[in-house]
Amino acid sequence: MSNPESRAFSGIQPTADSLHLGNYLGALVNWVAFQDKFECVYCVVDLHSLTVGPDPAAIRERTRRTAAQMLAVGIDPTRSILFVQSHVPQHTELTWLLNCITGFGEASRMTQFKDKSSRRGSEGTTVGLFDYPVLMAADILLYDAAIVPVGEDQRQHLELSRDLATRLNTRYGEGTVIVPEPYIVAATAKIQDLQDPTAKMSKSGNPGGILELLDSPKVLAKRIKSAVTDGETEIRFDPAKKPGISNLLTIYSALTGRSIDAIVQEYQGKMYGHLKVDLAEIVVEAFTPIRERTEQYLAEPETLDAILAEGAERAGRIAQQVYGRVADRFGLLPPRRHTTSHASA
Ligand code: AQP
Repeated sequence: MSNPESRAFSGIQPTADSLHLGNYLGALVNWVAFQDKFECVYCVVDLHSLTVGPDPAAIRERTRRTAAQMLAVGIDPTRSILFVQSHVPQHTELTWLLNCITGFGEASRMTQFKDKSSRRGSEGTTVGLFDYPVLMAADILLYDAAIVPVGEDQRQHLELSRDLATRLNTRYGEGTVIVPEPYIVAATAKIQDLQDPTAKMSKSGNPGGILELLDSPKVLAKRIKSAVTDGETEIRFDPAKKPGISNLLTIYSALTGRSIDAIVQEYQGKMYGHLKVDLAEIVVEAFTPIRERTEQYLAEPETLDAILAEGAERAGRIAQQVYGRVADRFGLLPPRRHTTSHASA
């Protein structure tokens, strides 16, 4: 970790047994490619997932499953740092410092909080859920990350991270932290739910609308076959008028690397069913090796835990240094080792 100017950071929540196609195309594919260009730090953000109160046994299991899927898609722990957020305590320590410079009003404007809290009601909404974007800012700033590959849904949170970074540098001097840039690939920034193509595909969404990396080929084919389309028959890319078909074309294009125009040309005069059958084959071909590699990692929990332990050690070295720098600028007295004995005085 020698060059923070080229460091990338991103994280994913262990909120389900399997990651989905939106996580894959919106985030993971870029994370793998980034390894050729940047020093990458990738994290299973288990503390974030606590904001929605999961069952303790589920979170333990899902933390390992999420890490296994990250390795299975191609995150290489010899090149990148892969670790679990709660294993590096500076994430929560920096969050507190950032809480103290975040306006209540600016945190209240986060649309993801508004959406999730309106669904959960005030009794089911925690302070943790409100503070989620500040913890996310701490995750990023703690590694001096210059670039953050995420899906479109995280754009507003990234904006808050940038605002907080700029504020730190203004109040406490340039170089307190690095102001991060988002990296969002427009074409795959938002994969939509198959049953409600006006909503994003989400782990907490309708199970029938999600394509999970660990689904069997049969389930994947069934979900694509029953994807909601429209009353027309023409295969055309028009996200406003034909969100269902447009979402399927986006997925087809992203997984094959072919342009949407070329795909539309190929399917001229064909039925929606043809597109769905072919897309199911493409998805199964992409997901099967990922599922098989994930199963291999899960069959060896000790190897998996050793990878995560080494990742936490490497992450911790950077986090300690950056947190120390920020805490010092806030005026916190650095802890000193106790060396002299009071008893002899
Ligand atoms: N539908 C999506 N299209 C494109 N990118 C997506 N991402 C998530 N859904 C889509 C990106 O995946 C990364 C990890 O997301 P996360 O699990 O940390 O949080 P999330 O965005 O809240 O994902 P979910 O699936 O919607 O989880 P729940 O239901 O638990 O809230 C991020 O980079 C995200 O942009």
